[in-house]
Amino acid sequence: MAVSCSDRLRRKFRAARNVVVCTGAGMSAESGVPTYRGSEGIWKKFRPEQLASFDAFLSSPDLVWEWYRHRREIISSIEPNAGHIALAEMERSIEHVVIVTQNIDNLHRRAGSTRIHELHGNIERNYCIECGEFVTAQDVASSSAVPRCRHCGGLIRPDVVWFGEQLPEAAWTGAIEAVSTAEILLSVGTSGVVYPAASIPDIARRAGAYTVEINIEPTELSGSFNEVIRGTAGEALPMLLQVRTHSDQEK
Ligand code: BV8
Ligand code: ZN
Repeated sequence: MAVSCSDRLRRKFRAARNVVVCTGAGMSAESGVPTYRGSEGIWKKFRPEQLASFDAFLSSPDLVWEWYRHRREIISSIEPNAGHIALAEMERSIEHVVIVTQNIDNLHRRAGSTRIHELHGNIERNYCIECGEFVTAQDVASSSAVPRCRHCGGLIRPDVVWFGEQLPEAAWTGAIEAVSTAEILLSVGTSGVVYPAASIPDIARRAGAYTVEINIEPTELSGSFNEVIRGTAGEALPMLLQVRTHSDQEK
């Protein structure tokens, strides 16, 4: 069944100048990246605190490194999907499209989006926990055991935000600034369980944005959105792009 939206959203989306799109793991599911909590979710094999925390990294660096190396391998073999591409396309016809993503897979950038706030970091970047020296994914791709810094011998970690760690200041303030002027907020493919990222749609609604959840199933936050579109990112976002570009042709 083709995915659709309300006439109200159609009208709003045609006229909007500031749109913020919050994305979670469901955004990349159609590219082949396993989500965290789906049936095949990576967390299924491990509990989050077992792997995505600094303590876990210090106590079992090779296990945590191997998990990220495995995920980097998956990500390097896949492409952005129709949803990522539609979001990048939207930048051509909507003045201000800002992506606020919890994803660490770099797919929005690869699809061509230019205004992206990565709340939880990026798996392509790594740094030494002692001296902070950054190394690229290529520099460390081969090592299956946790790599050591060539300057000081410290452990190299992925530049992602682990549980109990603060979000990058610039990404968080950038996201909050973007939602303060957003006319529409789309929340795409997130279960809304991880904070403070999950608080963004509510902040946007209180600032006056029309908020829309795009998801294949209900979430803990569904009741707090102005509208829910039941469908995949790869179907709903091209549909919304069509609503926008179709109207531009009518002008
Ligand atoms: C923080 C990077 C301040 C790493 C991630 C106790 C102590 C300390 C903190 C806490 C605590 N209790 C609670 C907290 C806060 C904690 C938190 O929220 N915990 C949760 C579990 C309750 N948050 C933090 O720790 C954050 N930092 O609070 O700092 C602080 C500091 C010290 C002390 C106190 C506070 C940092 C959180 C960041 C964690 N890092 N990722 C890595 O990826 O390896 S989290 C990771 O999981 C993701 O980044 C993302 O955020 C989250 C996954 O969620 P989703 O993206 O939503 O994915 P999920 O699989 O859950 O859902 C997919 C959805 O898509 C589903 O709804 C599905 O239906 C849908 N879907 C599937 N296919 C499709 C689809 N939708 C559309 N189309 C499809 N095709
Ligand atoms: Zn170092």
